Amino acid sequence: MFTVCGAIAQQSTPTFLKTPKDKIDQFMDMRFGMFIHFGPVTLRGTEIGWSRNQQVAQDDYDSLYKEFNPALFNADAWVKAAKDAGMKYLTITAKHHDGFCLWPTSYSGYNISNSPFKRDIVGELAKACKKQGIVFCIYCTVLDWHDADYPIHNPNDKKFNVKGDMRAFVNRMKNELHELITNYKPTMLWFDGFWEEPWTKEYGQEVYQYIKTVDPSVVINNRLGKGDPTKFSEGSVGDYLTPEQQIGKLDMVNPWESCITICNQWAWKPNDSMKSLKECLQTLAKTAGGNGNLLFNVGPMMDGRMEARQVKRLAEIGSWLKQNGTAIYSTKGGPYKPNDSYATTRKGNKIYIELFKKDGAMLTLPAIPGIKITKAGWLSGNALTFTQNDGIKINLPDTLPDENVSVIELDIDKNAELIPVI
Ligand code: H79
Repeated sequence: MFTVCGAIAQQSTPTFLKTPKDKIDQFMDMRFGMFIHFGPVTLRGTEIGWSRNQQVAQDDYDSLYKEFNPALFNADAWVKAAKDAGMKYLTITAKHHDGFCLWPTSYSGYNISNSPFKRDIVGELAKACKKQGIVFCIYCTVLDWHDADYPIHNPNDKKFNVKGDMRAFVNRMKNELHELITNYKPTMLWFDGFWEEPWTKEYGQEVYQYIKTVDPSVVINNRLGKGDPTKFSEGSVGDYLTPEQQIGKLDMVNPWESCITICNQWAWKPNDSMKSLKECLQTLAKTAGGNGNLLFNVGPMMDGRMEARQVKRLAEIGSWLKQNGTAIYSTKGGPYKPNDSYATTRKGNKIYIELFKKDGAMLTLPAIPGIKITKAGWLSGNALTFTQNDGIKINLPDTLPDENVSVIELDIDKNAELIPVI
């Protein structure tokens, strides 16, 4: 930094490798993906992220893998469920906070090859995704309560009262990531667990740079760094923001992806309450309307199948997307901020209004300065009459064409993507 010779200065100032923008743009264009939380904890039906040492005693939890045998697991069936939902990508929890690896890693014995099931769940999913044209992605947390080198061994241990070796732990994590990237070629890596004290921004930067040397094109979420996952900040490392169990705010600058569960729990829970189709579709519309992606989570059962009612709900979402996907995929959010009545998306000279309910005979929208609507109609076909002298007023029929989310298409005389947010 303080050298006088330019050549040396260049050498000593390391360039921070970043994911190419076109890779992040391609990732954001997909808009809708499936999150899958799976592991031995399904034998107890409690949460994968925080039941070890809580609802399930540590010894019991750590022995579950010895009887983990999801004999009805069929990677093609999971990927088909995602595809039928209109999802474009899939993210599997290769390793969650409990430390169990769903792939036969050479760096820890606590992995699927030592369970009665033996088969490589991550590998089979990667292959099925490739076959069915779904983009494959991997979740991997930066904390591991099971690893002796990680200084914390349960979610309530804030005292660092167990010896650990973070250098050894981070080196092993890098080896595991090398295995995951080279064997399974994930398009995106979804990190988690950044909030625990042993993890630092510096480790995050080191691992980010390491991944870029293995495969520069991998998209990386922002939970490899520290700080609020819904904002880029001083501690940030990663390509996009990750609001959890909430829809992100409209943001035309910073890419984001909301992760939200189809039921309440991330991992399978018997008789968990499931979101209605209306709630699922409005969540997707508000996410796209805010210019973000939705990573929608399903937790398969201990026998390896997804619940039939969840697969059915996913197919219902897919059938809506078959009709209305033009208004979601590869669009930008806005120009209006999503609200309880509608969300909006845009592409080229079109604005799409995802309408949730009727608040009167007309849909009234604030004027968009400098633009003229040339045509309005349902995306499904029929024209709609409108006025645009004093704000935009679109006349609605007595009954909306879709009881959950009906889509209106507006043709305008300018590029809708250039309209500032209203
Ligand atoms: O894998 C799922 C959960 O098991 C895992 N994250 C999702 C994707 C998770 N593990 N622990 N937690 C969630 C609870 C931690 C919550 C908090 Fe936070 C961490 C509160 C504040 C920091 C998550 C990140 C919620 C807001 C920001």
